[in-house]
Amino acid sequence: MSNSLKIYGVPMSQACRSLIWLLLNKKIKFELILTMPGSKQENGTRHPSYLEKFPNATIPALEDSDTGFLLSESHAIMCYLCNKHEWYDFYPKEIEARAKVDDFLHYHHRKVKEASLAYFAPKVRTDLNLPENLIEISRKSFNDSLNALETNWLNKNKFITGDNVTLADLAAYVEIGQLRDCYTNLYDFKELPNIQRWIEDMTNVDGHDDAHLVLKELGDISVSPPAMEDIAKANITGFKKILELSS
Ligand SMILES: N[C@@H](CCC(=O)N[C@@H](CS)C(=O)NCC(=O)O)C(=O)O
Repeated sequence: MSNSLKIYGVPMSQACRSLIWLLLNKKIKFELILTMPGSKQENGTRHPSYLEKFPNATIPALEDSDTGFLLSESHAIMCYLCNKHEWYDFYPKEIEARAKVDDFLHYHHRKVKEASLAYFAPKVRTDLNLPENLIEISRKSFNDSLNALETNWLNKNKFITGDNVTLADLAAYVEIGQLRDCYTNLYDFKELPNIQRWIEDMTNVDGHDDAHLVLKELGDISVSPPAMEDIAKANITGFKKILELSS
């Protein structure tokens, strides 16, 4: 049976993982439609039929097949779903608390998100041929954000904006957590005790293990980039688990 909530993406994508984690946490039914970033094939983000719906050409994207509503950008999608379903634990109703979550979500894009360009993509998206100077700039931005988290946000609070997990934590964790030694092993967090504590706390947030199965399957890629078939295999394993839980 098909669900009216369709999510386009792959489990390997950071932005997809945060959204999938939210949906698994809330135990909501959805249909994950495997969509390959950068591909012009029929199941790709550059195929004309995808671009017609989602001109940004990115995953994740949402389609509500009952209403025809279309939306891209992981943060916009997560905020929309929280508003729609009144998930005020992840996206507080109180306007100042909500504004703090928004603050971090906007900050995220050129900072924490750079973890992917700095560390993950050079190993997993070799098709992008990222120039070395771009990787260096991304590393600096990401390290600045870790410093802000360590000395401020997570020094003052248990989670990023307060005592409870919010969308800010999901968005940040999918970037930071992917680098852990139990996954890709691409970053050493030993000098960052607040971030380490937060990583442990985030591991206990319901849905974490299932949303991250793809990375467990991929394993340590610190020594050499994974083969395309290993990336595909990990995505399929993660996808099957999500399918089982979401249908
Ligand atoms: N700001 C976007 C970023 C999403 C993003 O970067 N998605 C990547 C995959 S992880 C993508 O779709 N890339 C398209 C491409 O490589 O052409 C969001 O949060 O949704």
